[in-house]
Amino acid sequence: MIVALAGGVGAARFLEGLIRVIPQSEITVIGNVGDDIELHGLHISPDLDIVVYTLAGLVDPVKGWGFRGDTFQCQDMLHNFDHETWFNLGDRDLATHIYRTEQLRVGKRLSEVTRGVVRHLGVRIKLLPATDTPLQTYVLTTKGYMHFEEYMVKRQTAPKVLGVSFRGATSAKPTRNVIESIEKADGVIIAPSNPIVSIGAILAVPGIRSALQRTKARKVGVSPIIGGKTVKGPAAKLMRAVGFRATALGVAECYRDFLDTLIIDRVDRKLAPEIQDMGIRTIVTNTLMKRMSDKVRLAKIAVRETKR
Ligand code: FO1
Repeated sequence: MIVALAGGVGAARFLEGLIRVIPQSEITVIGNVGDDIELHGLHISPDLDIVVYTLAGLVDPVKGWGFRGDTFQCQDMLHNFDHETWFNLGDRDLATHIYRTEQLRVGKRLSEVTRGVVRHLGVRIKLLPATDTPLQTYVLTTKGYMHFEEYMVKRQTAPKVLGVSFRGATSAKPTRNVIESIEKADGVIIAPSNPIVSIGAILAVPGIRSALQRTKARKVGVSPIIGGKTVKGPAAKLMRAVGFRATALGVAECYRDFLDTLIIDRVDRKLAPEIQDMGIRTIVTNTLMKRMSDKVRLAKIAVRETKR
């Protein structure tokens, strides 16, 4: 079994490659729930949905989230009712959130509901939310604390960031099977996701980081930072804000207590010796995932590294 820790769009694109390298039944994904947010009375799990929609072949390929070809008529009506509509929820996407919210309301755990979403959309990987207990990522800015999605989508990452915190983390419990799957994994892959808010929110769940340190599986990361920038999202900005270098070196620093191999981009090859000095084997290759062949090639390298 390969276990992958995953955030949103970058991770989902990598996983599209991974399912073409190993069977879906041999993949367990531990997903980020720190971006979960309640809007219009509905429980939205953006990162879990991005992974499922992408692997189902249904995601909007340009945005990387939501359904391809979705319409926004409900959103337009909500706007008429003076509802806040800064988070764009498509009509078909809303069906997922209605299903999830209803199931949670009758007492099901998020992991059970997620299993339903995965199955109904024809995906066969195991997707485990890092925790079933509430955990939300908040960003401390010069304008005060705000939910990560408010910082990213509503405010377009404009406010200056002073720190990041994970509300609910100290009392959060890892979802059943999360620790066991890491302990028994044949390999663990840290997908190219934001190390501070996406992977950071997974690692903030008590027990997950120590399971990664303890497991005999080889742990392979893919740097989401290429040439000091992220392909998508505010990872570089947030890394700097919390005191890391916004480079592949900074990514290595985030994971140095458990990582065996870090895959970095060719443009960052000069950083390889310093990462190796941290005791992390470094693979230099093209990490930009434009075509399916790029995703498959990157996934093959990551899987090969877990078997070393
Ligand atoms: N990202 C945006 O930039 N704008 C949006 O309006 C937006 C809506 C949205 C709805 C459902 C969903 O599953 C994801 C959505 N995202 C949107 C993506 C999301 O904000 C982030 O990319 C992730 O949370 C970070 O991984």
